[in-house]
Amino acid sequence: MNQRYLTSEQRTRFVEAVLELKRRGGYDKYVTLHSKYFAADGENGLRMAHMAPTFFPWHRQFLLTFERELRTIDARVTIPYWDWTVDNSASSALWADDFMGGNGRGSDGQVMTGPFAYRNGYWPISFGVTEEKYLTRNMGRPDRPIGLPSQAELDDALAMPVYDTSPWNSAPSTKGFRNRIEGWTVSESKGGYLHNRVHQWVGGHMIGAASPNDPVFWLHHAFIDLIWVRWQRMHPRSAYLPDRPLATRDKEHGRVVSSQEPMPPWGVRPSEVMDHRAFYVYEVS
Ligand code: CU1
Ligand code: CU1
Repeated sequence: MNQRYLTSEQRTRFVEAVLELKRRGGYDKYVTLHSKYFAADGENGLRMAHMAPTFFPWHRQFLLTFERELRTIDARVTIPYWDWTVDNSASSALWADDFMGGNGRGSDGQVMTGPFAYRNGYWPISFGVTEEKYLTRNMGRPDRPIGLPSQAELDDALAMPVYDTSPWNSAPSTKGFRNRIEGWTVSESKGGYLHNRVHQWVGGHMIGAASPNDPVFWLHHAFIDLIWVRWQRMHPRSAYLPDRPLATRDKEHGRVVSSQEPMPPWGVRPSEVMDHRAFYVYEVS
């Protein structure tokens, strides 16, 4: 459900479940798992979480696994989503002290408020790209300012009828919906497109392979998941692509998963998570 409609009790329950998972030592495996599947175009082997058609189904399964574990702690908890076209500033209630906490401070980017501020003692970073033990943010990237994506930009992307196209990666020429949402079709200096720009806008730990260190990762990706649902409703005749394994002569052979091939580490096929209604509903969508 949209985080802006959570009651204060629901906000607290979500935060408490996340903190309890961290306390039990169960949280950081999601950070390392995400890092492990962060392979990019320039590297070898399967591309799973990013720069690939599995961007949507892989993250769906990732969120589902995380949510199921949270629910073993508190069965009333689900991952809320952050509609950044509406809650698009650092003063949104999303960043309040009882929820995600605020921006990083100017000197070192350290988040100083809320449950995930290092100084409050519950949220040490144990696996990061950098050495800091504290969560960092740098909202809006003041040195080269960027804004969160607008509703119009999102609508443009949702109007694209084709799920993904060859070469199935981050090439800027692609016409597919997946790449447009993921955001490689605009240069990083501009913050990238929708999904990537949100990571860049939050800044700090949200940039890069260890981004689940910032719990707002889950709320961002829950909205990405809902965007996929909306797109499916708008284009009922468009399916996940590629729908069959790529030919051996294809340059992307062995790097991209088609709808019937298993996605590591779970072995779940994109086709099996295509319809979210098997797993959950969106209360306001
Ligand atoms: Cu990701
Ligand atoms: Cu992401």
